[in-house]
Amino acid sequence: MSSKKIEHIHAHEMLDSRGNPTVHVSVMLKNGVIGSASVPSGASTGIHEALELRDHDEKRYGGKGVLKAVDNVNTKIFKALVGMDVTKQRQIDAIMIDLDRTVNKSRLGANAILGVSLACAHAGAIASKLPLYAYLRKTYELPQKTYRLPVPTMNILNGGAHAGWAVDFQEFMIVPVQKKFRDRYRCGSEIFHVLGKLLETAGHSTLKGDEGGYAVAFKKNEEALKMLMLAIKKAGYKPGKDVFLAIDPAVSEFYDEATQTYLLKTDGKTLTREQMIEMWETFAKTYPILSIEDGLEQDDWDGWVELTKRLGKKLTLIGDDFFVTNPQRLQKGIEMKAANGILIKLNQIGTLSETIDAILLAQQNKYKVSVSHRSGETCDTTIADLAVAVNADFIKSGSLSRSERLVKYNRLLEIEEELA
Ligand code: 2PG
Ligand code: MG
Repeated sequence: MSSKKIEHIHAHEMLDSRGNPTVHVSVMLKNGVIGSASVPSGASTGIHEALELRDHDEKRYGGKGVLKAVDNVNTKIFKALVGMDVTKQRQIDAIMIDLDRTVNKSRLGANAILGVSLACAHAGAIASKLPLYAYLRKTYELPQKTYRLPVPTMNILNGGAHAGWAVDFQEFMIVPVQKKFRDRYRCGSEIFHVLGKLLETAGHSTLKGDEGGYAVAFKKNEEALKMLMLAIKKAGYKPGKDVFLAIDPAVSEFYDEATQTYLLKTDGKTLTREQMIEMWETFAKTYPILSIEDGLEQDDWDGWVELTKRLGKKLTLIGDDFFVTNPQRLQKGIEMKAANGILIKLNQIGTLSETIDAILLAQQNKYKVSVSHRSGETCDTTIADLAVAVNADFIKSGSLSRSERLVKYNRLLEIEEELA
């Protein structure tokens, strides 16, 4: 066991898929094993997320440097964890939470803490000679006995903060539901390429947004859904059978607190909560939509209860900014019957252990689980293994282009082969 002791931890600053600094951490064990991880970063971040510590030194990276977070790993966190058995993941995370002593991890930075948490898990898996998904299942004594690969929700039309506000809604996703993951992947890719040709023919731009989907300035938000339907059919698949749709409009980004309305610039409309719910009802009747994420504002608890009453039987209503992977917010949602699904983003909460707790709580209460990337990503593939470890219902890793997106889907291909 002593060979699995943490001997050294080293963090450095690297750049993410948007060219912004982020934290990379390596954990070295006494037996020579090294586990590494890097931390993603959101653009449409929820106000209740754990804090991403940035330097705010305008002379470096426009203030976005993460040298303070890096230094926290290399000094304070390293001192607190050196000599520990790396497989004691819950203990490791608890020590960092304790060292930070804030509700939102603002002292050390959630980016610092998460980098170490994930690098420890990778080192633990290698030292235990297990693939990460199997190691996570063992370490957290997860109840699942068999493995089931997640259904991908692929964001092939980007809008909102990820695409220069080409349209209001942030993500228009296709959800291929074939039996094998590799067939879902192929289906997604074929539709993505057909969509590109359709857009070109219609005279639209085929430039891409942050998550590798096309960023098209449609005249109405709904046109994006129509385009997806067309692309699915043209690629030879049946909407509502082989492939479904999912949307993440990320509405907190265009919610106006003062008037309590939603400003849909693309549609030239200002909608109340009730009108938003009606719009989702109409969409759900018209299109084969499987899930809507953040369909209402992040603190509108009563609205979410009403939305769930009206659409919860038909669709998965996923809380992203609404739950921020936080077991306490999720618990409140469960008690109020608000939403019936949760988006899981490790860096919203800041440790692997708290993330697992959020997932377990969701599963115990029959909330669907979607494990997600961030819009600013790296080539870290932890979320693929996490999704498999917990038998997540969905994984969200962007479009069918850009390596930092595909590397997660490619990892799932590899896992599927391994499990066959
Ligand atoms: C979201 C995410 C990921 P961001 O809203 O679900 O797609 O975006 O990382 O910018 O919060
Ligand atoms: Mg979201």
